[in-house]
Amino acid sequence: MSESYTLHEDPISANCYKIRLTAALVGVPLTRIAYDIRKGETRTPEFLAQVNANGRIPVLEITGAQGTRFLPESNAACWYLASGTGLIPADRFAQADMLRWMFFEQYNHEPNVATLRFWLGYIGEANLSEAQKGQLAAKRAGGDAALRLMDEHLSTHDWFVGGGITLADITLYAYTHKCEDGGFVLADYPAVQRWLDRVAGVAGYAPMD
Ligand SMILES: N[C@@H](CCC(=O)N[C@@H](CS)C(=O)NCC(=O)O)C(=O)O
Repeated sequence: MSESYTLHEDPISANCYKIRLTAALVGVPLTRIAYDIRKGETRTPEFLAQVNANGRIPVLEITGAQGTRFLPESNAACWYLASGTGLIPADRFAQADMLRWMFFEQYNHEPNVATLRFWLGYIGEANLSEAQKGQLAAKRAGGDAALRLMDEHLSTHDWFVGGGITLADITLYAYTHKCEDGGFVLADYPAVQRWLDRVAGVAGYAPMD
């Protein structure tokens, strides 16, 4: 039995876009169910009980021979969809190196670059709590450090791992290509800019809506 996939998402979230881009590149159709995170729609008792006890999107719902299962965490969902395709290198070291960049994305990049985008681009600085305002400088420094590290790597490599696009590129692309929404300046990172164009030029690329 073949599988079908439903993405529980908020269209403004680039964590959700990572999964849509992966699905587009591997040619898998996705049904989409939208939630508004700004209205707390992922925190309802129903969502917590049925979709993700962690109260967050994205969640990939997979229906197949094993019944219906829910897979939270964007990078896990990308891995699931890309399993067995060229988006995951076969070589053991390259595969682990790809995971290295995906963990970097979740620990060093997303908590700074994505959070500033959400706070400044969607909530608005004037509406932030005092605790959030107190974190702005550290998040700016952390995001710039992550972008600088990427820029250094990409100044001598076309892709994060090996000779073509992998999940490392897709997962890092998602929030990087929207980083100016959070006040980061892409012109400061010329190798990153060239890589963004490279990703957008891959066959099957789907833009974020
Ligand atoms: N590590 C998770 C992060 C998920 C996450 O932070 N989701 C945000 C939107 S990007 C969310 O659902 N926020 C709503 C909330 O926390 O209530 C992933 O990569 O999927």
